[in-house]
Amino acid sequence: MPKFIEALKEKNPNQDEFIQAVEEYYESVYPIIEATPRYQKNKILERMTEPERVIIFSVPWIDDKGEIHVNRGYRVQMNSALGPYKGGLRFHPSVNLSILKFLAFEQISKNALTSLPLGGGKGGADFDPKGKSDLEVMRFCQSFMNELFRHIGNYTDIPAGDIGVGGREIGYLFGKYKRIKNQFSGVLTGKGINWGGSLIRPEATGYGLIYFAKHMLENQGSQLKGKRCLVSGAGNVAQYAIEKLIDLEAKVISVSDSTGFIIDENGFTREKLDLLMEVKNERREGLESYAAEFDDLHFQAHDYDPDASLWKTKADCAFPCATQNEIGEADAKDLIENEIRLVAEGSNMSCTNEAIRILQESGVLYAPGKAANAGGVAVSGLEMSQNSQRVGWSREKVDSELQNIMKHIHGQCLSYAQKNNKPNNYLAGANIAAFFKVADAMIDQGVV
Ligand code: NDP
Ligand code: 2IT
Repeated sequence: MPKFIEALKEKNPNQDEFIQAVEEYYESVYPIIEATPRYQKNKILERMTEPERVIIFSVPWIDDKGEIHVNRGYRVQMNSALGPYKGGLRFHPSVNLSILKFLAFEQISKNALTSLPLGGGKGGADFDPKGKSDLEVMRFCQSFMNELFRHIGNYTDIPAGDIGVGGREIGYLFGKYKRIKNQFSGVLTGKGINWGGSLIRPEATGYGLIYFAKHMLENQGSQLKGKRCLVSGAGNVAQYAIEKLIDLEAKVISVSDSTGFIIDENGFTREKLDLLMEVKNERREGLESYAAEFDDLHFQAHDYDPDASLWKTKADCAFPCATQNEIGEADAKDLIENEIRLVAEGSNMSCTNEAIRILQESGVLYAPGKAANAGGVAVSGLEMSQNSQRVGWSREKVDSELQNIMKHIHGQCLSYAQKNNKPNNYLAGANIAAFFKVADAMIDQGVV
């Protein structure tokens, strides 16, 4: 094991996800660091993997029955070489320091790839919004912001959404920040469209993912039209990935959530997607309720047969859009057996490092989340620009900027992969392209 990773493990015990993310990055960038004395001398990797600041705080709140609960809140301010800290907030019972550090670490590279002036951060809480009333969620968000407000600001740190944090939560968080600071500012992104949000922000991650995949296929002389596509997840990213795939005449044959999955051999239609959005976003129910509306759809609960998996289905392209490590070694082998051609990550770190290796060795086109799902934070960056200028751009303008950014990220991945003798290795290309930007900025700014 490389000395650097050994030391990292020692310094960060029990942070498996964080170590996983750094190991994946290290493999791409260590040849460059070894060949470049100033990156070694400046201890770039050591500094990049130590968060500039971590805030951990208690979030007490009262449920509708009057009972008191306490959750743990976090903000990991990872790196500000390129701009103020930027990254989402995740509310999920699994949230811990390791998960937020991996997300914040990946966010550094992702934000660098957008070419916008954004540093990297992430935060959240081990709070489960599931089954809570709107009032409970509001009280939780207000308590969370009662502490977080001290550490953020439109020139300091600009949080946004992630798993469990959508428009509703951003609204409550913004309202509380505005009241405490007596300031209406662009301190959060993903805001409502009539109070400072950007058009296309809700769609941006899913649309951007599919724009990216379209370039990957076009670069091989192929296209999305007619391709059988697997999508996992049923939240924000999955929904708009499905929408864009339908637009481009691909056939979407799966969807999943934390309760189970559905294989739909007839393919998603706009009408089905509308219903999925109603079930997930308005009724806030599980996929079983969605399947119940159709005679030909079968809902497969995860706990019914733990060996069943949507990745066992024959398809051309796979778009994991639920959570980290949702594609492991066995899943990668299943995908390859079924002749998958492309895997593009909507979720952050969808694939384990072993799964990535297996996919790449089999010649599958693989794109990491830090490149393929950067459309969300990119439009967050555009939301910040609109807020600063006190203007609101049209859908067409934002969508066209998003398309340009995704095309540019795709181009950077390919060219840095090529320059480093790893043709079509989007992971190496993304890591190396981002490394140069962040490392050089850190050196320019001195040891601070
Ligand atoms: P949502 O909360 O809207 O949706 C998440 C979906 O994934 C839900 O369907 C959820 O199931 C499912 N899910 C979450 N955790 C698990 C789990 N442990 N096991 C099984 N299923 C799970 O989040 P988003 O769509 O925003 O985020 C999805 C992924 O995309 C995350 O990895 C996030 O980091 C990443 N991402 C998000 C961006 C954004 O702009 N929102 C930007 C870039 C990346 P259920 O419905 O049952 O809760
Ligand atoms: O993982 C991500 O890039 C996000 N959750 C979006 C971050 C943002 O600031 O819009």
